[in-house]
Amino acid sequence: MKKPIRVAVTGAAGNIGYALLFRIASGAVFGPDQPVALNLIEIEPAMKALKGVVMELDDCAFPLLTEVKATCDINEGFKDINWALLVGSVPRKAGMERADLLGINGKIFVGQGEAIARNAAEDVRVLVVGNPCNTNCLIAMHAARKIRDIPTNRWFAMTQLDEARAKAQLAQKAGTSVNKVSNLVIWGNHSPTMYADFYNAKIDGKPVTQAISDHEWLKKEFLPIVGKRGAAIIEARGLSSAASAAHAAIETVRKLVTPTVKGDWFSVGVFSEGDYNVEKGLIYSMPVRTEDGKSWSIVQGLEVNEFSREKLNITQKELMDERDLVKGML
Ligand code: NAX
Repeated sequence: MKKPIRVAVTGAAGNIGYALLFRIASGAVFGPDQPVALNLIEIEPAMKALKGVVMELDDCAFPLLTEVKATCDINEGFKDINWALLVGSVPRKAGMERADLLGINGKIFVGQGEAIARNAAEDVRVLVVGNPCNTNCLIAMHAARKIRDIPTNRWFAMTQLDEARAKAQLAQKAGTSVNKVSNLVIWGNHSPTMYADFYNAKIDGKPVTQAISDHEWLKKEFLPIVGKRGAAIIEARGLSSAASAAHAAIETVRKLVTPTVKGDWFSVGVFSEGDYNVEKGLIYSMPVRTEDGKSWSIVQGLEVNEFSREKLNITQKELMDERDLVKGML
């Protein structure tokens, strides 16, 4: 039997956690012959609910699930883990400014970054889902670095949900199925400023701008629909996206550990080294590929026209502003 991959999930008793854990345990991320162990992390008040989740995991009798730990001690929670999925964070409440939210969550991600550095396995990789996920990831990465050198290429922020939302909208507009849509990059921040790059995307191997002749729709309607999709779901469901967000987290990790289809790429927030003239040192969503499911690289040479450049700059500016707001924590 293979050695289990140990995965920590924070916010494990929350909405996304509930939609996520069962699928990790069933093999949806690491494959049908890879055992997994789960370290579930919550805050004290949610431990009772987490106990219920653990009971349900037991009751699934997943053959691949070798162990479940539930804890509110982050050092114990991040012990020996190979993957950390940082989902838990404090939601924005009425009257709360962006700076307040960054301040509250920033402190959580400092503590978690440090605890990961102290306790995680040598090969640990971290995906931040909790918002604002790009900047939370930056904070955790910096905090960890003060303790141990976990390379910058092991830190990720989730923009797979934006990618999936964009692909679904393009497929619907073109009257085709979503599996025909490829090469979609989400650039920048996971926020309404993200840029779903329809110029480089393809439908059935053809540029989207050929497959969809209504360019005004692409420029003026498609982008806001994708950018505000989270709010539209809250409006319709009365709750924020959970199943689709959990699926996006699964897809992000799966895509990082599985060789990417030839000619395609996927989007994930990564540490910017200056590719595509993006400010160095931000966690910025880029087009990424992996050949072996271990190391990854940024896809080079995509055309960034004037329209796209303006969009890349807008989302970059927002990330630079967020970084300024938390500079005391970096
Ligand atoms: P919930 O409020 O349902 O669950 C969050 C859970 O986190 C709660 O159980 C809470 O007790 C726990 N928590 C809070 N602070 C914690 C800490 N310090 N350590 C461990 N656990 C802690 O939210 P949910 O709907 O599950 O969303 C979780 C996060 O995902 C939110 O920040 C949300 O904004 C973010 N999202 C990110 C998305 C993305 O694409 N990157 C999309 C979906 C989602 O909006």
